[in-house]
Amino acid sequence: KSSINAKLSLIGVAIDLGAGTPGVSLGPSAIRYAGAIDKLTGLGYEVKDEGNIMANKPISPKTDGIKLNNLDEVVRVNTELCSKVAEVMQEGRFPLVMGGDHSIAIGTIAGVLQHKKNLGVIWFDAHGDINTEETSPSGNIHGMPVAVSMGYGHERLTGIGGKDNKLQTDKFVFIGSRDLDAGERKVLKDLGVTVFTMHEIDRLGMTEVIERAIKIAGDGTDGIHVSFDMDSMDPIYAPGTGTRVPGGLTYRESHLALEMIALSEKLVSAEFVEVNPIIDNNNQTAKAAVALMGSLLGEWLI
Ligand code: Z70
Ligand code: MN
Ligand code: MN
Ligand code: MN
Repeated sequence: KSSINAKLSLIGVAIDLGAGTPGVSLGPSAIRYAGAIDKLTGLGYEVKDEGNIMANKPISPKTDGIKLNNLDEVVRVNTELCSKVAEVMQEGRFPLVMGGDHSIAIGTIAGVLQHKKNLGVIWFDAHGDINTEETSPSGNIHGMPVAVSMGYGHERLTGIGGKDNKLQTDKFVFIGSRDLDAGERKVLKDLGVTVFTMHEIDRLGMTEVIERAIKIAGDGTDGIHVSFDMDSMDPIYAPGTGTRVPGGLTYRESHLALEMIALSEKLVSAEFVEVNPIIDNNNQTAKAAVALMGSLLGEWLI
């Protein structure tokens, strides 16, 4: 717990322009209604709600000759988010970002990298999110933030936060993967990124997987960023998300993982993304996100 500053800033990013399905722009509101501030305040944090960074829907999603959907607005929002995250950390506060689609990891990570040059990342997701314009089947930027944060992709995206300020591929770990595109499998292999798919989780158990993940992302780094896509969980527990993929993390596996990251005392920043209240069941997915925030920030630990 001691790696986490007692002062915490909650930053909403109301954007769905990086996703194929609309609705995750309402995620920050859903997470607030699910009791995020009470939860965090109850854990003893001094919480500042920084409000939402808002995306504006463009008249046309396409920029001339570019396959990336809504590029201009995704760049604008992530540039603003990068500045906000860096500013919050400059003030000595812990940035907790709520999405929004997963394209916002571009801005969050770029902001954290301003303060933590050698950052480890644990990325919970059913997907790889490591496409580029060349490999993407959809053109949706929420399928690309990992590539961008490692320095691959359109220069307007990789330029956010500085093009030399990027993640090291050997300090990055995926957990929960089960829907990787063919192009992504090749890139992951070529870059040598560690991927704990559902297969490894079933074989080794979450305790072993998360211990290995914390070693990779935490040893010899300036700290660990957690990027949690709600679709990493099984749709039974998180139905309110754009791309439901069966066979995901159980409620208990996901909490166990985040509790063990809390115990590692290496956490420096976090984000919870892809909460879509439009297709949810009584705000269940936002409630799950709030419960997970509790585990990541020290609830249940004595
Ligand atoms: C696919 C793509 C995706 C959700 C990321 C899917 C991307 N790999 N979907 N997160 N929910 O279009 O790149
Ligand atoms: Mn994702
Ligand atoms: Mn996903
Ligand atoms: Mn897919």
